[in-house]
Amino acid sequence: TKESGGFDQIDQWKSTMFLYSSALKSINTKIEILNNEFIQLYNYNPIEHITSRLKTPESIVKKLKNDGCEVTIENMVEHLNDIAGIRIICSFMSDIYPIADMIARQADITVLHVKDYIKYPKTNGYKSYHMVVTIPVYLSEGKRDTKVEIQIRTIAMDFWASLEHKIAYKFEGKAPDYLERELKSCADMVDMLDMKMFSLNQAIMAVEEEERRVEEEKRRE
Ligand code: 0O2
Repeated sequence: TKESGGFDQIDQWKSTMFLYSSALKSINTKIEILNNEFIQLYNYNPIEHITSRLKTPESIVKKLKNDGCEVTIENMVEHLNDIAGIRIICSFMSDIYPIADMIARQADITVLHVKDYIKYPKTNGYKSYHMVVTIPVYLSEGKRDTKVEIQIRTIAMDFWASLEHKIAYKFEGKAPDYLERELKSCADMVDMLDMKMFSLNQAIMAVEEEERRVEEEKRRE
């Protein structure tokens, strides 16, 4: 009957979303472990913080319709890459690629594709490194490879992206010219800030390295 068809779909929706939320848990733990290992080995914390989210049903339907797809669970699994999304925020630009490499090297993670908006920023000024990966989720009846979109960017880039997202949402993607110009100029400032913070950090690290070298020499004498 039509009703039981509806229930089947609800079950299918629930088990699909369960897979995505399990994949998020699993990738969160993985990244946390890698970050902790880094702290232990090098006394350095490459990741400032991590956030994750499941795309809302409204947003899933909107994206499918925009892409001209019929709204079905099969289409959503096949066409949407960011139902499960995780955002890794780091302090310095120099952390982005090592974090991305560290993730890509994990034996159980497969990188499906990458969009490098760090090397090739969007015309609006958006910068972020995106990877779509699959990670296995182990269920009682076997393993299910599940897609997760990972975004990696600095605190400054994230600050910019949140405001831009808010403005784009508010004006449904058609913000007045003056706001777009202002945003672009903020993106240039973000670039400059990231570069300055990076070189300041390099200077601090050089001093620390020198202190370590002197200590080591003293110990040898
Ligand atoms: P929301 O509300 O964050 O979920 P693809 O995934 O390759 O099929 P898509 O979706 O265009 O195609 O991929 P892309 O370019 O990697 O963008 C995915 C996500 O990146 C977006 O998800 C945003 O979160 C973020 N993003 C991309 N471009 C911009 C931008 O110009 N400004 C901001 N603030 N964020 C951006 P959603 O579903 O669009 O939005």
